[in-house]
Amino acid sequence: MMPHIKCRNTSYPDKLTNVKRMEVPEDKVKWDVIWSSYNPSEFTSPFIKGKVWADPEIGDENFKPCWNMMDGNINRLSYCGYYKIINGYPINPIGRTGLKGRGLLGRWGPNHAVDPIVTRWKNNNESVECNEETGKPILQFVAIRRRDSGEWALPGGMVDVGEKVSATLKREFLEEALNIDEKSEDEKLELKEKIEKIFRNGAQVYAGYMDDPRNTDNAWIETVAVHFHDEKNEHFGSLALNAGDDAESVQWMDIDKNVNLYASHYMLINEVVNKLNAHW
Ligand code: RP5
Ligand code: MG
Ligand code: MG
Repeated sequence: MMPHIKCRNTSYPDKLTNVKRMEVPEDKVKWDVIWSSYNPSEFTSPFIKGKVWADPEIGDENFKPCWNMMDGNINRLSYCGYYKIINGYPINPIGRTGLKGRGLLGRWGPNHAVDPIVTRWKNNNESVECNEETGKPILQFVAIRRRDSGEWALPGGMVDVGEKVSATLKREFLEEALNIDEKSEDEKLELKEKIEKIFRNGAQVYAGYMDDPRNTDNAWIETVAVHFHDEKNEHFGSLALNAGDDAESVQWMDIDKNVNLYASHYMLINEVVNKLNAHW
């Protein structure tokens, strides 16, 4: 079960405003717990208004969203199942967040993202390094440092309208971990070919709600996390990591249970650790 912690009892992560969430205690998260004085403030960032990737306001006469289904090319389905619509507003399926509106998120309801989890074994003089205490091999993953919060994270991003999840995984990795936008045309082709090969055999490890600090009562992130593992470091060794787009740095990060990551990326990393029986 995905936690619901980082989108609760915090200031809203918007640099330009000082939006506070109403405090929501653990026992009042669920909507079916009656809380008649629940009256959070409403915030939709002016930054997203009018953006091509963002919805118009609820009530706008040109906005006729089809909730809980594919709305043309826009995916308004939730991995959590059917979500409620109250007074025209979609309701966060996990519970209260202490803030109405859609904050920094473009879509009302689910905002679909992907997270590529790219891993290899930590290598020390040609052999895999094991942790002294657990005796288990140490796994590394490609981590980026987010420009918005400064936290380390998976190099994930939003699925564009009409885009396939498999394409978003490659595009976000190319943008954030390999800085493809700043490369020459020849380099772009070469990088795309390499990623095409590496990302051929992925294993989905999660599809569902993401405990993102930007979530609100009416808008939230859902992600599909796909694992790409290079057992013998045959492919990734030749990839020069280079941060780009919304990443300010990138690195192969050693994994253990103390990894401190954005949103609930910790849980996604834990999934692949269990799968490969790696050190934690
Ligand atoms: C997280 O935000 C997702 O898991 C994904 O990593 C990311 C998508 O948002 P942007 O990186 O595009 O801001 O919730
Ligand atoms: Mg991105
Ligand atoms: Mg991103």
